[in-house]
Amino acid sequence: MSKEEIRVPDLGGSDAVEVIEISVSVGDTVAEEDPILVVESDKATVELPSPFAGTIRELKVSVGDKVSQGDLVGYMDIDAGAEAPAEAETPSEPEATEAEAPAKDEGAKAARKASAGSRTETVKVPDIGGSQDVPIIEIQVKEGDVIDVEDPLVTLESDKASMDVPSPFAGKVGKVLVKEGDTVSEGDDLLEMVVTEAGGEADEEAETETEATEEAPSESEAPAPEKAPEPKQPEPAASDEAEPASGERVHAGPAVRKLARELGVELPRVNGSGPKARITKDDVQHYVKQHIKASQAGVAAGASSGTGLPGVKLPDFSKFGEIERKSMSRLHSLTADSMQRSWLNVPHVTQFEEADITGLEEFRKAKKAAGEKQGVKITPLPFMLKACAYALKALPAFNVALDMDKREVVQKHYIHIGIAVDTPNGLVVPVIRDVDKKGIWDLAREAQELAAKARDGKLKGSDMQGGCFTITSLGGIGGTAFTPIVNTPEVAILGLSRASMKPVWDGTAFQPRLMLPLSLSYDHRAVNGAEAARFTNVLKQTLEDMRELMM
Ligand code: CAO
Repeated sequence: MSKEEIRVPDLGGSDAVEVIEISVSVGDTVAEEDPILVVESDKATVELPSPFAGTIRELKVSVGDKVSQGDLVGYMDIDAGAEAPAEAETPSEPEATEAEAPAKDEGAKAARKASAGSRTETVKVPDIGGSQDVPIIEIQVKEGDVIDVEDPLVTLESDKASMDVPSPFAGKVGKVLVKEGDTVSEGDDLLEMVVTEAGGEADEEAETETEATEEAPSESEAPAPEKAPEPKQPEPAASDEAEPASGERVHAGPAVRKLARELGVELPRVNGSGPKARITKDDVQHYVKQHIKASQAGVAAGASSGTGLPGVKLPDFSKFGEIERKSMSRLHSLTADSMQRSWLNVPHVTQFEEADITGLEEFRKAKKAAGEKQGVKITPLPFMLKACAYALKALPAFNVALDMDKREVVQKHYIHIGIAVDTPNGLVVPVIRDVDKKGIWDLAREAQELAAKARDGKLKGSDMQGGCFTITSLGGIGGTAFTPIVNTPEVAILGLSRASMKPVWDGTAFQPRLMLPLSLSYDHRAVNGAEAARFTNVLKQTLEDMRELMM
């Protein structure tokens, strides 16, 4: 094991480059070429790779420090046998020269085409440290843009560096000869520019869009700029909608940019947590996590654009007493999501009614023994199914789904009714098909079979699909009324509470009658209150006199 210095490699002549990210911590094991630091100059963001494999022992730089070639970055422990290079390697990509390239290359390599007050120059890729086939990740100008010297034209990005190619001229952008995704090397054509010869320092002349004036300088003049431009932060393309509204440049290292591109993240949308709002990998990952969470919550809530609802913060319950945590079953979790989806999406109203089922109960009880003989337990439920099918036929507005995206109402011409079944694992809703076409015995048998299958966990997915309407019966348990949640995309659900004997005024005296509480919740987008009252009226009449069904 030996202790080796890590020093800043050749930065292509750039001095005092700012450390914008430290990619390692003390104790980290790194491989040769793993990024140690990210530095950023005016025009380039560069990763400095580890000169050898080993463990970071000490770091001597902090984010925000300015470093130059040869500065001590820190120390590494390297295994005996692992060879330290004779000197810190120059990053293999164009970073070595990119920061200075435009300043030192004769006007960023331009080819002149014309004169007459203005001339057309072809801007070429400057010296990029010998790198070949570097991808263009962003084109920051478009034809017609009037730009200044040093304004960024395109952004190139390799594995280890990203750099802006600044304009060598002030003038108007002509034809852009490349597109994003193209790969370029030094000397390749980037774009044409109409450069206005202003004579001297009158730079604003470049903004005049005159393309031919009498006072054009001779062709033999060197292209602008005559003096090295002051380094400045490149501005984003003004019209680029993806840029942040503030117009600020996005600060991010190449690895972060690469990660963002791979994940489809637009960096201007990410809040940078580093100095000068620098975006780190953590920021990108955090952004993605937040989006996934939000979209899952949105899906769970059925809201296409997310609900934006604040979550419910839980206290530390163990402060108040003993607690135990258990994972939700899959069914519980799905039911919770679907309840929330419906509750958030559907404007619910519940219509209450009572039906006198004294006669129906007498009839049902009279049939009980016959049912037992054929192994069928006859409860009020099959009668409810039949009455609901009748009401759905009479009032088809309840047998619809709403397609809000297309602003269409889907009218169903079949009557399949779901029954909510309470099982040890949670609530499930198997569906009985064509209820209108089936008799009471068949409905009783089928409800019984489906409820048994549900409790045994043997329902298939198809058993629970295709419902038009749902009945949820708490009659066997108790209660006087409740407000069921519509089982979307259905538009109504009938809740049954426990029937009880009540004194009912018959015009001359109170009579003891068995009254069944009905709670009809409906989607007020699909049906209005008057229709709901008609629906419960139809149910009431049918349940009070089943001869209605024959009409
Ligand atoms: N009023 C009075 N008695 C009723 C009644 C009512 N509305 N509905 C049922 N009963 C009686 C039945 O007649 C039966 O009595 P007998 O044994 O004396 O005949 C008893 O209550 C039990 O009935 P049941 O519950 O076994 O049968 P069912 O056909 O009424 O219901 C089913 C079947 C599957 C709907 C029911 O078992 C069930 O799971 N209900 C819960 C549904 C639920 O949880 N809904 C809430 C959803 S929202 O959270």
